[in-house]
Amino acid sequence: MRSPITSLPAKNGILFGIVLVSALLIPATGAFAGILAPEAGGGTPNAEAIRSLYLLIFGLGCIVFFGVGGLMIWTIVRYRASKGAVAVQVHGNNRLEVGWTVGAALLLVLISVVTFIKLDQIKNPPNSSANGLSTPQNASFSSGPAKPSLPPNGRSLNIDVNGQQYLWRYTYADTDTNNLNNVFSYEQMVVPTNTTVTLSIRAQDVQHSWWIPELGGKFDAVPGYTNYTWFNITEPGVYDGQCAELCGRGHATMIASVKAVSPDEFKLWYASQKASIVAAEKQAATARNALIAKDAAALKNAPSADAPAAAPAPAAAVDGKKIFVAGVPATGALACGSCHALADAGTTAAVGPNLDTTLKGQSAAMIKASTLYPNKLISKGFAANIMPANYGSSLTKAQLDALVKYLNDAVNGK
Ligand code: HEC
Ligand SMILES: [Cu+2]
Repeated sequence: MRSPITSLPAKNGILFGIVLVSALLIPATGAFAGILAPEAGGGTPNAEAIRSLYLLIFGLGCIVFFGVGGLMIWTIVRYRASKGAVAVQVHGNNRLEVGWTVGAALLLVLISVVTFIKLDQIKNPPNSSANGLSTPQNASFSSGPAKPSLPPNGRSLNIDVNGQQYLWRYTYADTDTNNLNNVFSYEQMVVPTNTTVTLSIRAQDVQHSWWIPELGGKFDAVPGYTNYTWFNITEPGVYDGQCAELCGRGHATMIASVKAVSPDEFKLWYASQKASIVAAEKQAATARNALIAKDAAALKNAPSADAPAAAPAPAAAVDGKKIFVAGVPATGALACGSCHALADAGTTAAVGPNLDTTLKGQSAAMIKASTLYPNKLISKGFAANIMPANYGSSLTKAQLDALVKYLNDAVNGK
């Protein structure tokens, strides 16, 4: 006899279980939308084909299950015998055995044929309708060996779907090859109806999975690899989905949705999206320039002690004209221009000869010799020992060469 003490908690346990399961199921009805068959919506043919193929196989499975199970139960009941009865020994029935072998084979043939027919609708996108939109396929939205399936006429609206912890970014292909100026959006993808939209699915960081149940199956988003899928929605509406690959702490919040609007509405959305991106970029550029200017000003005004040690100035090319006009005070090389007139340097002094006239036709070697040894050859009308004879030591070789080259160029042309 069962004691009331043990039977009571057992009954309560069953009751508790029923209440718990129902409580869990009530808020989750949405999550069970696809529990019997895959969802399909918006009129996209790939999802429809997946669903109808699934239903056909499921239906055949039910017929087999209930047929075989029912026959078995009927047989058990119909031919039951009392205890101790001796069973009739039956060996083989050719008709029956051939029948169920051929029947099963025919079922499999039927399923394969229908699958291959449906596979075409699932894998290969159709052309957009007459009022649908399209952009030329932008080849830059791909990586890895897989190739996208394109509509027969090759034209579709291509969108790059990029999974990132924890959101989806959609970049709309356009006609130029610069991907930095493309229209993009996050979380909600807006698409035109009656248009074949091809998706290049990628991931930024870890693996994610693109899944909008009503628009077809799941597609893995893998870093460094591109997966492709497509849809062609005929009914405007919002189709919700969710990242279907556990990708980290924020996985549950990584939702996605596709909003299908008429092609004209889509064009409006696209234009306004582009305009606000351009405006935001301008604003960012202005802010960036202001920061750069502020930084530069701060650096300029910074006390030198705070400034990073100045790197040694790169050996600047020696400026012959500068030496002519200003000399090299540090080494006591007097400025040539303080005694000589030279049109190119703008000097007019007349202590020494006007170099524009006296150097005309002279070779660089002679100019150099006259500069180094002014007293060897005294110019007519001028006195010796006025021009300094120290240029051989007060100018470096490079300075002297630059100076001579400058004079030769200035007077005798380049
Ligand atoms: C303090 C004045 C003075 C300075 C500075 C001076 N010179 Fe002279 N320079 C003269 C005088 C005076 C003469 C003419 C007498 C002579 O030939 O020594 C002369 C002559 C020359 C001549 C010869 C001109 C000819 O008729 O062929 C050259 C070339 C020359 N100077 C180049 C230079 C150059 C280059 C420098 C600078 C590196 C320079 N001088 C600096 C005063 C000066
Ligand atoms: Cu994810």
